[in-house]
Amino acid sequence: MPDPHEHTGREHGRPPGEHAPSGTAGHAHGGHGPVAHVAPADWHAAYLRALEAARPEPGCAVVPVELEAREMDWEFTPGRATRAWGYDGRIPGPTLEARVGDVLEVRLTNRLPEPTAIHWHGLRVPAAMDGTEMVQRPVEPGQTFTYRFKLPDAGTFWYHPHVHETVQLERGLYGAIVVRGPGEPQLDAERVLVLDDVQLDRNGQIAPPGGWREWHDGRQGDTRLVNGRWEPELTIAGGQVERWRFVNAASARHVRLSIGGRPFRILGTDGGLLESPFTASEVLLAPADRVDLAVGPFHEGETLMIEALRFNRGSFARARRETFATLRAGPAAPSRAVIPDALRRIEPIVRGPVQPTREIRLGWKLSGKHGVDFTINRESHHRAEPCRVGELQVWEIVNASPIHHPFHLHGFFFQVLAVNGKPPPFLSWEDTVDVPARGRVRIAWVPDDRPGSWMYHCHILEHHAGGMMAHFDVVR
Ligand SMILES: [Cu+2]
Repeated sequence: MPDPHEHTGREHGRPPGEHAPSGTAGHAHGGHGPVAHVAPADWHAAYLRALEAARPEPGCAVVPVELEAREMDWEFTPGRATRAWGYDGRIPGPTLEARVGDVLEVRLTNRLPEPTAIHWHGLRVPAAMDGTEMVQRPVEPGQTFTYRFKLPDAGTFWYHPHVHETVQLERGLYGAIVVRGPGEPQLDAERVLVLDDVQLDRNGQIAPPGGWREWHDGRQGDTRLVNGRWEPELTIAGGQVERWRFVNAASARHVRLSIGGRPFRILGTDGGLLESPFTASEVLLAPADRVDLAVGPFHEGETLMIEALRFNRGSFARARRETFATLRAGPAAPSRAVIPDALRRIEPIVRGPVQPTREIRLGWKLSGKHGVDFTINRESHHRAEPCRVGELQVWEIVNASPIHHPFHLHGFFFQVLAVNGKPPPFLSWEDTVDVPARGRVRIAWVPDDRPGSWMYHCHILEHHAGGMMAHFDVVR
């Protein structure tokens, strides 16, 4: 069988005779061949330039973080130890907190039995710090690698490997990032809730990946987790209003989030605050999506279910309403929460009618190996046209398949212009958007001056691995 990626590797300046790091690209791309995507030979020079260029804004700081990726025992369910992988022995890994203008400096030590790397999901970092196989060599077991970059935006982001993701994320390698800006709304308390699911076997161990059905659907585990624990019980003081930052870290699960069916206020999404709070009683979190909510107030003694409402994403697995956690309202406490009507100003990128500059077709084709391969513009692991810094991008993302795909653009925020022809209910900055089955989404974005190699892909990890991804250059 011809290797569809052979030419891609050469295009990227892989010197003759140089092989992809063993056990990396092949894993990450579901056994499509030994070579998929490899950083160019001069990647290290670009990395060192970015490392050197990262300086905090005046009055801001360098925030140093040590992260160790390692295997450990973790109790997803009470009293049952599961061999898992985590950052610093925790699932999720530590929440990284900093302010806009700070520099985050993360020293990653790899104690896993295989190579890894970290992608900073949603952060507008230089290309060389994006953590993908296009911009760096994976960090080998026993090695340490330093990421250093400035934080330009406030919001809820997350970090996870960009190597062998179907296994590394499933086992627990992910964590949240909170970047605070000036003038954020002041609520009574704040918490981060990272949603995930895991598939445990009869012995309580993470089931090995496999099967054409899982390949098609993506892995949707039947043990639902909030912050690494199975269906926990949470408490909130009666009468108080909290800011809850949600991250959907699941491999393939869309979470149509409900908190007891009660209204909440959406404060922000992937790329930070909305212009004003938006009241809703449910919100869809596709894989990799984030949302910031103002939750409460509730009466003392109330019990509410935090759940995913039934959502048919086109998978073979049947859609069901499922619990993530129980929320109990404890003794009442005074509230000092202030949520202004105006959170910030977002300038629309596009006003009035506009023609797409690119069509992105999400599809699949039959494959002998997995039953199905996933494609972008009919090609697995698509090589897409470059984008020029400062030039308006209007992308029409067309889903030619009967399953929803969460589309993720690395390194840049976009605005959603339309979903199936209709404008969204509010203006926002996003890096991930759900593209409905047989539907289409139009987005607009403008590349700022961060040239280099970037990606867009479906964030169902099996689909990404199976080829529903494209890499492209931003050029000056
Ligand atoms: Cu997909």
